[in-house]
Amino acid sequence: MVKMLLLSAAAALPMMLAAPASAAVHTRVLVQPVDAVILDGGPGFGSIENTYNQAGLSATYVSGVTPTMPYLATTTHTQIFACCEWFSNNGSTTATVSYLVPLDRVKWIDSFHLWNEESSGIGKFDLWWGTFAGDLAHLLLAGVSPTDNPLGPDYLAQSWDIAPKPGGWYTLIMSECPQPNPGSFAGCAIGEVAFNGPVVPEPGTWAMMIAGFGLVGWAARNRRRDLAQA
Ligand SMILES: [Ca+2]
Ligand SMILES: [Ca+2]
Repeated sequence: MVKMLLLSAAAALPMMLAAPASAAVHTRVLVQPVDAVILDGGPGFGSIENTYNQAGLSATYVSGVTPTMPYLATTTHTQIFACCEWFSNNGSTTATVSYLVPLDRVKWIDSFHLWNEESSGIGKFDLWWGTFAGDLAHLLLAGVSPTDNPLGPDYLAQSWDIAPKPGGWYTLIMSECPQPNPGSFAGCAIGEVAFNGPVVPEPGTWAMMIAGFGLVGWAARNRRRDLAQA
């Protein structure tokens, strides 16, 4: 009877523990920048805060909490400029903005999301990581041409995987602005940016995982001993 209990405990524990543990380890969540500095093409028009404070998104998220999917697949950005977007100076074909991204509750940042403003947008961009605004310490993305979103419908985000990096300053160097469709204003424009990473398990989850592994090991040892005695 004791052996049966131990065997069933050994069999059930991994399943019981796998669900919360793997969900915590693998859940990917959105991370919102907390500051931005315009290094080129500014001051421009509108507020740079409106490119990272969720202004204009059809649904809000909680930084470090809201799972990336299905949020990204369904959340659009409004085409309205006044509330929600930023344009670089009139006549500029380039612009550079650094975003301060905290690690928040994620292990690292490993993807970048852009809602590319539909009328001027960004022709091409590079993304860099560094420890201060404008620090080009590591190149993460080079020569990316985001989608030229059409006028009319609100627009969705695009995502790019990047090498995992800690919190810090992520610098977006924009060029070849505006995009051609319709390209009515000579400048670069941003609807919204966001970042993404895997969640760090909570201390309670770690404790549960460690306790779980200990119990499984204890049950396995007892199982071996029982089998040896049988
Ligand atoms: Ca926005
Ligand atoms: Ca467009």
